[in-house]
Formats: sequence, structure tokens, C-alpha cells
Amino acid sequence: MTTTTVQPVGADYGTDAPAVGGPVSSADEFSTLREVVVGRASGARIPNPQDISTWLALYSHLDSKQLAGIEGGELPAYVLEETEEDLEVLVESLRGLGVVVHRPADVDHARPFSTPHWESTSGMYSYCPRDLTLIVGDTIIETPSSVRARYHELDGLRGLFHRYLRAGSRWVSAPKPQLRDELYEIGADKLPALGELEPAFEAANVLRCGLDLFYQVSSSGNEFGRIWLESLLAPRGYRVHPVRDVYPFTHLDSTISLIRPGLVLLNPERVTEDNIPDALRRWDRLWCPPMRQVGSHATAQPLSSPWLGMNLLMVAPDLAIVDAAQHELIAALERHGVGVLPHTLRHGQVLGGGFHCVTLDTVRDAPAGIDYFA
Ligand code: DAV
Repeated sequence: MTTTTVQPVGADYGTDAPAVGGPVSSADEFSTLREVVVGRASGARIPNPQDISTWLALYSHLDSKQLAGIEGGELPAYVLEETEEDLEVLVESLRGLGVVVHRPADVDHARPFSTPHWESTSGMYSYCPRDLTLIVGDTIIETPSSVRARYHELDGLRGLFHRYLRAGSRWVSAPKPQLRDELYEIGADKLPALGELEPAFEAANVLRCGLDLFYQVSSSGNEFGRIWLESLLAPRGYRVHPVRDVYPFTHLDSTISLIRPGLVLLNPERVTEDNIPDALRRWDRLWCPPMRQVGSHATAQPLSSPWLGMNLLMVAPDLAIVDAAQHELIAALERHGVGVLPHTLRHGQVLGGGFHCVTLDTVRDAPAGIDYFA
């Protein structure tokens, strides 16, 4: 039997953690960044691929035979070490810009857990704080991920959220999903799909633009999830726009990137004149140039496609943090008056997260309630 040292949750929100400057206040993807969470690689692991929810979230393009060849468990130590180095460089760069940087507390993702309906052999990681928490104005929203292994992932951010709550934020959680087997469907193609038994979605299915939010319906977000989000936000004056038939797999943030009011970066393999969200039709469109494939091959099945190169973090409407290898994208942004700070995540695709994924902006300059489409 192994013994595990249990870190009190939020333990590193002690004396050396930076103070929060006030409540969370972030309503868009581009106004000047003031406070941000940057994820951690340590302890990252691939959850059991044989769990239907893992198959759906990470490998739904593989058939059950191919899936049998995937190994779960710890990622190679050098992948985690090099990723920690890359994240540290990102943290220093953000601090150099005057941004307050928070990090998740250490969580032991190797511990198994269960509910009355299933057992998970482990958690997953704290690498992508974007994925499960949606910040809308002064409100922290915990989203109902369909991935069982991620059920307790936000433990690493609870200490920080306590601080934000005390500073005047609101903090809500979507109805805790049961994630019973019946939620997951096997389609005619014999591949898994997300059903509609209960609301399920991840925060990274959503992009925020003041009063307007774009919600991608895909294998990581169902229609019922959109209905729940709308029930929370519509009474506060927000509009939740469904983005359907654009990308069937996971999140929205390597398909559409909001650069600044009036300028959107679009993935030309997924977005077309027909399926572009109506609200964005009046904006200037920057069609993303082809991606350069330079990432590591540390695992046979990386968790994202090469389009992760357009998964950028805006630190101000005229400044983006972009994968240094994407020369053509960088040049295109510069032609549109957007400066670029090139950065590298050597194992971004392996771990399934670029600069938008590995961050969670908790404070940006622009107030909530702006109508960018008026
Ligand atoms: O294109 O593989 C990656 C999105 C990560 N948040 C893709 C989606």
C-alpha cells in the first residue's frame, strides 16, 4: 500500500502567494490583463483511456481497437520538467508586464476516487486552468466537465477562489453532473459522443466578449449545458450564442480567437462563410495561416491538433502571446497592428494546451456589460 502525503488544499496560498487585488473582473478575451492563473505541469497524467469519458474527451477520433493501444498514467518526467520550465518563462514574462500571476496549489492527481456511479483510477492535471472555470465579470463559474477524471481538478484553485470570494467575487458551480454511463453514447460510427442526459460542458467551450458569449456545441459541451449557462446569464443581460457544426471535438479556442473588438482570428479548416457565428460577420476576419508542426512526439497520441498554434493569449488588444514557431501567424497579426511576444510550450500538443488553455485571466481592464456588437 502506498501512503500519500495530503497537502491541505490551497496550502500554497500562504504567505508567499500573491494577494488578489480585488474580486475577479474579466468579461472578454482581449482587454488589458491584470491578474491571471498559469497552470502547472507537475503531476500531470493521462487518465484511464478505457473510461468512456476519457475516450470521449481525449481520443474520440480513435476506434476501440486503436484505443486499446493507448497507455494511461504518468507522463514522462522530462515532458513535465520541460513544461514546468516553459511555464516558468511564461510566468516571468507576464510578471515583467506587470501582471499578477497566481498558480494552482499542488494537487496529487494520482489519487483514485469514486462516486456511487463510477470509479476513476486517477485525476488528470492542473495544466489547463482555462478548461473548467469560466470567469464572467465578477463571477467565478465552475463548469460541469463530462470527464470523470477531472471531477476534483479545481481543488488546486479553491484557495485562490476563497480569496476572490472574500474580496467580493461571486462564485457558483453548475449542477454537479452524475456522469453515469448513460450520458455517453456510441454513434453509428462506433465512436463515443456526448449525450443530453444532463448539462455538461467545459469552460473552454466558451469565448467571452462583453455581453456576448460564444458557446461551442461539441463533444465537450452539450446543448443542455448551453441551456444551463443561459439560465444563469440571460437574466443578467448576457447573450449566449450557440456555435454549432464548426468543430465536433473539444474546445473552441483553437478554432476562433477574439483578438480585439472588431478583429477575429479564424481556423480556415473549421470555420466557413456558412457556419461563422452571425455576431462575428461584421468583424474583420483574419484567416489563420497554415500551422507549423514543430511540437514534441513524446506520446503517440497528442491531446491536441496542430491548430493549437492559434491558441493564443491576448495580454492587451494590441499584444498577443503566440507560439514562437508560428512565423506566418505572427507576421499576419503584426500586419494587423498586433504586437507579439513569442513563447514556447515544447509539449503543448502532447498535453493538450497552448497559451490560452494554460492560463485563466481573472482580472482584465474592461468592465463587464460592454456591447461589442452594437
Ligand atoms: O484543435 O486540437 C485544442 C483545444 C485545446 N483547448 C484542437 C483543440
